[in-house]
Amino acid sequence: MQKTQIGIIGLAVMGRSLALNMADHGFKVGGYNRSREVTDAVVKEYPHENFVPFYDLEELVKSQERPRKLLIMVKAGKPVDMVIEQLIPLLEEGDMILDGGNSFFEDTRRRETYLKEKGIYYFGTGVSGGEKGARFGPSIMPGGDKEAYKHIAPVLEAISAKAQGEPCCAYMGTDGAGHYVKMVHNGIEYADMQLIAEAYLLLKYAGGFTNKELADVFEAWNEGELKSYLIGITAGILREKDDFEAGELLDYIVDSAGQKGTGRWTSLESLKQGVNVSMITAACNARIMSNRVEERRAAKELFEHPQQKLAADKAAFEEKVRKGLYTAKIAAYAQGFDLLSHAASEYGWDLNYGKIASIFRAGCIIQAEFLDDITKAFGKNKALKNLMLDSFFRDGVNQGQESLRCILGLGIQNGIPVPAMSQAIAYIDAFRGMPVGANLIQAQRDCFGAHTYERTDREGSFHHDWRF
Ligand code: NBP
Repeated sequence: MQKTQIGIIGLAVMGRSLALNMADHGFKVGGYNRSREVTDAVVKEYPHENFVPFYDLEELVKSQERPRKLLIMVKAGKPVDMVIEQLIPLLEEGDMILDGGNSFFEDTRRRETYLKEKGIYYFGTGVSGGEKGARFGPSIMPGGDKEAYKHIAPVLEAISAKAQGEPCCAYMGTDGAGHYVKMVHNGIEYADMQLIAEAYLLLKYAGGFTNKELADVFEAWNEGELKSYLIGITAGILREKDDFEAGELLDYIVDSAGQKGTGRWTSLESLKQGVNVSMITAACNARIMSNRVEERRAAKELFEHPQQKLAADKAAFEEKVRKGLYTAKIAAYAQGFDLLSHAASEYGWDLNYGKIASIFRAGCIIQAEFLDDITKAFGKNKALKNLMLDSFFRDGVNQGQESLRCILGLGIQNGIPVPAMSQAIAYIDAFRGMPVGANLIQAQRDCFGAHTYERTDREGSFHHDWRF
């Protein structure tokens, strides 16, 4: 039998889709799943000449050409460690294990070190784009040994999405770099989605737009600087009719959204790194608040609600929301890339930010025109400290901040929760050098704890004998 070129362990939605994608691209793929009925279902429902089913892990490993390449696509966490332990006695020096799930980057760092001692290469590989992406072209973020990457690059680059003909897959860095970039990608996705949800609320409740009008607005926005996958699907969602009742499906969906944890990881990690990703945190908190369905329902009866105050000019308001959304989006990406740059120093990764933005251009949820501008910004200045300092994005903020302030004002007067947009303007204001009140904080700390303070007019640390 012809040797298999890659083995996939775990044939649920993602593993199966990646296996078929690889098979389509001419790679001989061996597939194994812990429960054999899952493997049987793949063979029955998606027969493919390049896909070979295995019901025994050892047989799959034996079928592989050297160096062996085994892609783990099982539930993140303990199952990954369990599969690794099963593989170790079957592998030889120079073989490779890839983890394509949403593993926490610290787990990836630990596993990489552990397997390196055994002569096995380990690649934490971020895969974005869900089932459809995995099947027809995801964005792929591999991290691991740079030299060994050449063995897996042909497969990963072949199956990845293509943006302007270029593969949306690139080597990210050593050990956990790939999974870290994937984590921050997901964090940015949280912020992006929350900002769009807030634009929807503002247009609906402060602009008086109907679903049909909203769909037209998002469709028009998708022709300009906001052009992106998420804006495009939002237009479609707003038009979608309900199967059971009159009107649009969106109006029958419960106002409560779940989360799997990658946004929360990004937020927790940012606190560890001392980086402000307030918009990602706001997006996580918005989902947490949305889950308090019963409490919110009960509280609705207990509090007074502001009188609705509609925007005077609908068309002008729509343009302000568009500009405000774009400005807030710049701030969200500035925060995400700032976290990446701090992580690069902390973990010793040589991250290529322009390349990272370029591999997000297709295959993944945050794909957008805007990413080309991020690539250009880092192309002009590899050491750019904050995206908002690039002249293109600085102009964007300057041109849009007034609109953002205006829509936030009306939103807050109407009692519309706009946490991510509020964090965007707070971030922009603090970033552009406005006083943030830290002089008073220093004074308070020195007053109650003799923590000392620094002065504007002379060097050194001072303690004041507070006289009251
Ligand atoms: P799931 O995350 O739902 O995991 C199911 C797979 O894990 C099945 O193949 C299952 O085998 C296997 N598994 C488990 Br659970 N415990 C195992 C163990 N101890 N040993 C061996 N296999 C075990 O699958 P998925 O939705 O395809 O996602 C796979 C990975 O990709 C996850 O890390 C996920 O977070 C990530 N991801 C998912 C998406 C998405 O859109 N779904 C997108 C991007 C990334 P069984 O059949 O025997 O139970």
